Amino acid sequence: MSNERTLSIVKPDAVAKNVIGEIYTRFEKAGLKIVAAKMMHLSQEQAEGFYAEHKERPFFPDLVAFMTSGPVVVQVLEGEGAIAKNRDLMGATNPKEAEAGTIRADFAESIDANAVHGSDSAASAEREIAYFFNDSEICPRG
Ligand code: IDP
Repeated sequence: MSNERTLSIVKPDAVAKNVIGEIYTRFEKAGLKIVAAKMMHLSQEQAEGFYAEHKERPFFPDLVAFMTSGPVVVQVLEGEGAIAKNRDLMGATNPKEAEAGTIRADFAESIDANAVHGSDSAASAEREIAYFFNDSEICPRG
């Protein structure tokens, strides 16, 4: 497995629950390094652009409304196999189906309010990291 970067978002429900630190701890305990991070309140345009691949899906308006409902924390995670590792830590999209001990099983309420986002492929990771960060905002940690 190679050293990878992936884009992660702590979604508005998890920020509101005050579990940013608990989620960051899971990343760090799994050996992922946070190499960029920012808190932001997404605009409608930013949320629509980020989730553009879902724009024809029936849940798209609800997804955009949720993602703009409060602040999020966006980070770049780096490590061996970071993309799959982060997806494993997150658990299934629907928290009711997420394996015990995953972030979504422990902190998420519903398929809409499911605590975290994580890139699902190398191509998505590249696009999503560039969507939120320019090169000078990413700090390689060796
Ligand atoms: P992922 O976040 O696990 O990668 P995706 O299929 O990429 O899941 O969907 C993006 C987000 O859209 C999900 O995290 C979830 O918040 C929302 N979503 C996906 N499917 C549904 C659905 O059937 N109803 C409501 N929201 C959904």
